[in-house]
Amino acid sequence: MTDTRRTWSEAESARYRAAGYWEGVTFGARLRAGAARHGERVALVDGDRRWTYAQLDAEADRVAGGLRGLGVGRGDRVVVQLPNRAEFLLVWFGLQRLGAVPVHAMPGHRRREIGHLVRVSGAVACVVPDRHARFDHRRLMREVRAEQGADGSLRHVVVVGDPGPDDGFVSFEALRTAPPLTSVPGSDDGGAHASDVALLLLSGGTTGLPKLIPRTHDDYAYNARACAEVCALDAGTVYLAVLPLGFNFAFACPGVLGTLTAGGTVVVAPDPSPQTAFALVERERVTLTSLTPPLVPHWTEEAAAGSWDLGSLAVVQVGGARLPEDHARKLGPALGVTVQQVFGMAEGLINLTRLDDSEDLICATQGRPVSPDDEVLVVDDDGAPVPDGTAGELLTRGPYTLRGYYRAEEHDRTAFTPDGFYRSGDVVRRLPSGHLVVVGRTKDQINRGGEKVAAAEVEEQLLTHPAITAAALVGVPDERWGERSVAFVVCPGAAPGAREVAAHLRECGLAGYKAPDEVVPVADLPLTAVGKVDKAELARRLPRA
Ligand code: OOB
Repeated sequence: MTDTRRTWSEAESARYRAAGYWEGVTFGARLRAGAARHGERVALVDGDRRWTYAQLDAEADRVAGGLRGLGVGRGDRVVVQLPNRAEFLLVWFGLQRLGAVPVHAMPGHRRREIGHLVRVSGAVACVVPDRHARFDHRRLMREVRAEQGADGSLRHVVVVGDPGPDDGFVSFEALRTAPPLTSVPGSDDGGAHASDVALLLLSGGTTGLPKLIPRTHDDYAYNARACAEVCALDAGTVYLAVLPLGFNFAFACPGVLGTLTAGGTVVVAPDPSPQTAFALVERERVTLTSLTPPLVPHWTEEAAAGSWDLGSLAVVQVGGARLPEDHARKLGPALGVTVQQVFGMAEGLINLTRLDDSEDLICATQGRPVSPDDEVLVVDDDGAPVPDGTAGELLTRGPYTLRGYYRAEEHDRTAFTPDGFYRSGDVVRRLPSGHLVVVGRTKDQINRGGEKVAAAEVEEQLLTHPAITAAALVGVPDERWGERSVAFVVCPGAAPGAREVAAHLRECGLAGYKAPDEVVPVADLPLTAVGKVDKAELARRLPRA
């Protein structure tokens, strides 16, 4: 199928290459080079299992050999829905070795999201765990496969763990014990080019269903390297992956890829609790980790109450949603670390506070862009730039920010300005230092502690409930999540409660985190002057907790 995605112009590409941002090296080739350079250093730790760089490289060959046996090759998309286990990375690098393209799904995604990802990406395979968090992903995949039908692109389901009896699902273990991929030309990366799409990330979304974000080898490697430089990563770095590996933040900001670029060690945490994490910090001498804001109070409390040795931990990044300033101020002293705020997006632009910024900048801003060539505009409703200090929408363009979503030309027309700036939907203030303060957003999305919920996607499903005739999902301030979701529903008869609505949305195949925290029946939905649902008015009607 032809790839009509919008991308950087020849002139811009040449400029990014000349500046040294785009190095022309694929991830498959990078892994090979890493094995040559850091061979015996430990690259990856999962519980008692460890892989050196050389072993990770050899493992990628094995996984690639098995996948190739299934017919997976260069350019093929494969949906990866795996929890924080080493297998996520073994599969990811196995795919890179073939020049195939992982599609990052979240562990919480269900029939609707996974089905959508498979359809839009035209994925030939999905890789899932047998069970995770008391949920059977094989059952999910049976439903997805049935829905896609014989005409769909989906050919294989690879299961980490027990593939079950007779669904034709392939065991990951069987795959990786197939004969390894031996040296043939292009064997580092299946002959992929650094300007090819290397992976597809999910956008938080504002419209019906999430968009896919194409990231090239060149741009994504630069994303990771630019962050790694700001964070001063080196071969002594031990990164603890607490947040889902599929999340751009944990994967490349600098996260997993930044750490591996620097020759450091990645440790995966099976859950984000401070107890699990602190035990790993002690045992593996972790130096860096990243969190979303809702975790911060728990980590702060446990550090104060427990008797953990967190001496190795130097930097804790926090991002994905707004971090309350007082939480930021407490976190550093409680853990004995430097806090770094991260304001990023899967679409590209990453802002980091610098390690040597003043405490005020670290605690009260969301950082500044990592690349000197990140272009940031803060504009008013008419698209005109506003002075520093004034709030406006953030538009951005640069060496690792997308120019178009994957197969979404219609959406691209409004998501970008004519000269290629991505409209982030975030309302920010820029300080003279270049630091940004996130003050709100224009996009119809709820940010529940870092998990993004597109209001339109949930509203559409709410309307499929027989009792509901109109619905609006609104984000309201929340102590714990930063924001929680409230569904205002119009019901001629008896209104369903939050539990019933959650069960209904689960029936619809929607991920659990998208269920509204509250359901509020209303007589009608107020409209704005232009006839849109007035969500600000709805939020005002809510009694303050
Ligand atoms: C990260 O990526 P996404 O794609 O899940 O979400 C991006 C959106 C931003 O446009 C903004 O609305 C919000 O999440 N956001 C923040 C924030 N960081 C992200 N809002 C306020 N303060 C922050 N620090 O969330 C993401 C990607 C890479 C690194 C970090 C976060």
